Amino acid sequence: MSENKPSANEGIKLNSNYLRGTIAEGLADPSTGAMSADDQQVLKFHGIYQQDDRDLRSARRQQRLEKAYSFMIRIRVPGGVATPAQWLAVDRLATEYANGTIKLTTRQAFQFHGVIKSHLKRSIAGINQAAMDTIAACGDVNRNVMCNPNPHLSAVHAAVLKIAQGLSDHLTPQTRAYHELWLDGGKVPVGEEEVEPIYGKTYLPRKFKISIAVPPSNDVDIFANDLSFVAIVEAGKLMGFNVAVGGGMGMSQGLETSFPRLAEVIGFCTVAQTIEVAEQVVLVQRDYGDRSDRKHARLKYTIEDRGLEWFKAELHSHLGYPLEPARPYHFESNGDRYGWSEDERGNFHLNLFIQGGRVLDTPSYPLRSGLRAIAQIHTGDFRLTANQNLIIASVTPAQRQTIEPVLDQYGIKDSHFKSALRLNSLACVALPTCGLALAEAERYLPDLLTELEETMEANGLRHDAITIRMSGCPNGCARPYLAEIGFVGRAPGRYNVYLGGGFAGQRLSKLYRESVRAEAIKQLLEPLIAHYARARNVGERFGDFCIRAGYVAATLNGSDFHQNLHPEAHNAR
Ligand code: SRM
Ligand code: SF4
Repeated sequence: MSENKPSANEGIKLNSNYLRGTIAEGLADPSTGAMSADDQQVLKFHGIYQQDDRDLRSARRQQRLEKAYSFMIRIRVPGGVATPAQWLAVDRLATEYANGTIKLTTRQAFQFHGVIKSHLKRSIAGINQAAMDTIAACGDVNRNVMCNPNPHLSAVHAAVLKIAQGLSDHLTPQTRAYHELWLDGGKVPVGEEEVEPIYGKTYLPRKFKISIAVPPSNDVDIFANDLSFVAIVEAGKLMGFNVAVGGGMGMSQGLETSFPRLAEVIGFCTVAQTIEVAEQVVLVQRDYGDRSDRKHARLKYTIEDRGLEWFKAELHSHLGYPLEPARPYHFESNGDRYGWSEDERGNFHLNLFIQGGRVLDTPSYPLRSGLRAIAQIHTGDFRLTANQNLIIASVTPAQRQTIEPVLDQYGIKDSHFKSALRLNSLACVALPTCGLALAEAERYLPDLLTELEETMEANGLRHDAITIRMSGCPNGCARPYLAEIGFVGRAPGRYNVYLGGGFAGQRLSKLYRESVRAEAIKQLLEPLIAHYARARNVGERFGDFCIRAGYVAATLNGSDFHQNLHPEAHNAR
């Protein structure tokens, strides 16, 4: 652990009595819609963020009113699988307590926005009644465990999903605070000491993220996670996993010591070793992660500072055995495969594009009502993808006959979104709820895509998939540094433009132009897209082309991300 003074959050965790803080008192205080600053930090461990409607800030300031406080609630969905009953419960709670929308996140979770303080307890109780929870959806602990939702490789997928759920259970905090605060569970008897066997009283230095991929799909973006497992399947059998560590996207504006970093593969473990490996990786980070500087506290910095070889040696000594050498694997893409498909058992799965992951009704697209109608008759399950999309999964041939007319009735089809560019897009929430947003993302990307679709169409690229992602600030919640085209909010209406990410999420992008005005983006990208249409090699991806044509240099990893534009970038065009 660092010798420096621990950050304020360390004290808050230590003094929170295993994540209770003064939340109960804060909830009972009717004089404000907010919670105390310390409790806001503790609430995160319960999956709850205090926010305010930023669209209303200045009007309320003028009227001398308190900010329009409300809360975001994140529901954990390990592996992204929810039953129709759970979908219906989430849908109902969105109307009763939230802003009438359901957000599907980039980590296969549900989010509610706009829940006021007096509705928090009832919301969490409703979530609990649907056999879901929000504990550890946020906070300095292991977050929602992601897992490739592909239902086609049924046996392997079922096994991998079970492991994802097992990892999630194993790494869930043990404190009884959650039950006590939200579900009226009994208090810990006086004199009985609670224990957090894995985390201890101060939990982890920072958030921790795990994903599992089943190649050739890298839809969970393993390289953006602290710890990932890559399924190694031989002759249809799950042999075990390659283990990758040290990925992350977040960085801070202007702080060159912060950067996105790709996870690196360090070896192979058997299925039976998976949970032990995960726990020991968590323990190394718990004990060596930086607890003084939260901008430098993720596992990626522990590894960057001490070296990958040090990390491997430490992990092997914790485990008492070395990981086996990594096995070959290959990723083809990090996107979703849309439309109906059939699996080896003759069941059908429909992967739907959900723009910005936002499930809501508009006059021209009553998506939320349509999905509710489907959930009422569906007997399979729903799978949330890490690309903010939804799979209506395990539909029997007979059921397909009843579901298809419902889809038609509500106009739910991917051709509603006309281009491959849009189908490969991601935008984080940003304004108006995210307190950290510097620019729009979810509300703006659809319009920018409409402009860029004209350029794609004019160059005959309508059906060409290019990954394009927008985040409202450098934290990178839409994983923009792994996209072929990435936009990162700098200020209202201004974006840094990144190019050259790998189509399978295997390579970081590089800064191409800084602080570009939103209105100038189309003009900036037009010549590159035209050049790509004219000069690409057969099968060459846009991100690869941007590097070959000299628009940007390839980023190696980590701190190299901030190195300047390729010296020849200007001559190349
Ligand atoms: Fe994120 C903070 C939304 C996935 C990196 N993220 C936030 C907060 C909670 C803002 C805050 O701290 O006040 C955002 C809430 C906005 C809102 O109004 O809902 C927020 N993050 C999201 C979601 C909802 C984006 C989306 O549109 O889908 C995603 C929820 C995932 C989930 O279900 O758990 C989301 N966030 C990510 C990802 C992608 C991933 O995990 O694959 C990343 C990049 C990967 C990584 O962690 O490095 C990400 N979020 C961050 C960071 C930067 C962390 C860092 O290491 O520097 C922050 C800021 C922080 O933690 O201080 C952040
Ligand atoms: Fe908010 Fe920034 Fe994350 Fe977007 S990238 S949701 S603006 S923290």
